[in-house]
Amino acid sequence: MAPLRTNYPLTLTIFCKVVDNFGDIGICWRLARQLQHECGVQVTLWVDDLLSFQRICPDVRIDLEHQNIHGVAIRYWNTQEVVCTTDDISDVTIEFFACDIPPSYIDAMTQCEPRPVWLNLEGLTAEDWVEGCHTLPSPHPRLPLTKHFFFPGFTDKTGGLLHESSLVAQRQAFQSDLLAQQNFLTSLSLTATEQLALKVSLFCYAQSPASALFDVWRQSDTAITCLVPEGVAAQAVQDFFANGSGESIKAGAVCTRGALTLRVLPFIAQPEYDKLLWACDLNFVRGEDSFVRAQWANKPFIWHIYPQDENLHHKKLRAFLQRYAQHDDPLSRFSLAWNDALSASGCTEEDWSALWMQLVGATPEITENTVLWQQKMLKNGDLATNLLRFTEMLRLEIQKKSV
Ligand code: TRH
Repeated sequence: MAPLRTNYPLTLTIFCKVVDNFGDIGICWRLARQLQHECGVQVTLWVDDLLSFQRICPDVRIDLEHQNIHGVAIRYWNTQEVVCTTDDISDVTIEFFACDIPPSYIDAMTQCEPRPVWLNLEGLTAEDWVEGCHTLPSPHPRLPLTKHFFFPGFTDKTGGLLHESSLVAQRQAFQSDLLAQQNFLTSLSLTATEQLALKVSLFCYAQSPASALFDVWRQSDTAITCLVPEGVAAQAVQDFFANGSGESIKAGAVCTRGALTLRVLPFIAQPEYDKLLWACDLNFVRGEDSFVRAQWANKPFIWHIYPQDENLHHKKLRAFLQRYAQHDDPLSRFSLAWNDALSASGCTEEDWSALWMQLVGATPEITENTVLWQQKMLKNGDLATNLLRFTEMLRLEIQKKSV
């Protein structure tokens, strides 16, 4: 898909508050880069947590208030009291996940003519209601400004998913180049034997039933290499290593028990994480961004959804599975069990063994489905392009009103 390019230097600002973990900055940084590189937009990204940013983008300096990375202007958003003037206001402002943008920035927006476009980029969910809320206006209660909601999603009545125009080609090139894959895995210190095994990447939240799965994998007929980023599933990893010292298991640590080799990886830069998803046979992903990247990887994946109060996330998980999988198929059952949503009493060791065997048995169909799913998702267009198109429409409306 050819990227949409603006024929004038559109300026755009993204505000990102890191609520927790890496998804907030992961999504904002991916969007910022794509808008800058593919669409020719001048992007400024305000972020309140440079340390988390640095984990996914090692070029980030945590001691700088202003920096430029890969063409994107980065500003450290360390206080709400920051003084902004009309010079700071871009043609388009995006607040991610309804974060509270600085009052002085909002005041300065009201002084701009024509008024800038203001969007609230929301979180991803497969629930039906999203279609009714996507692009809805929300007039400011006091000021002459209107914010619009923009929802990512899985249908053509939503903003679609983040997807760079060269992603398919890059993935295909990597997956058809065995040497590139071998070099990549070797760079992560995997031995030849580990590379030949069934490779599973594991990125999940602390409450995942990883220990139960490790037990099943130990007894597997085929060798399994599980690659887990440092600090992820920490208790299950400690238990597997039988590490009684209480000290956390560091990147580079490796332990084999039965058929399972568990290797702890360092946190790697975002583009490298994509390669990891492309190189593994099965990916466990979580949150929003890794979940979307797994959908572009052409490999089976299991999603650990971000937990919410009153098990709201189970509803969201089911909504996704309804679109993505067949009712009660091995993928759905495994995914529900992984998120503690399969049965009220949880799963026994035998259950996990059966769930795993069924999942493995269904791998050919699941893999086939990943391809069909991608084709379907690509038809919705990508989030950055859809967002720019919507922005252009709003700008035209604003211009018409101001003449
Ligand atoms: O880290 P996450 O759990 O993030 C989020 C946040 O918790 C957020 O508040 C919540 O709203 C959202 O989930 C649903 O999971 P996610 O979204 O997958 O983000 C992880 C990012 O980290 C993603 O951009 C990929 C990146 N990453 C790397 O760059 N290197 C790595 O080694 C790994 C494991 C991930």
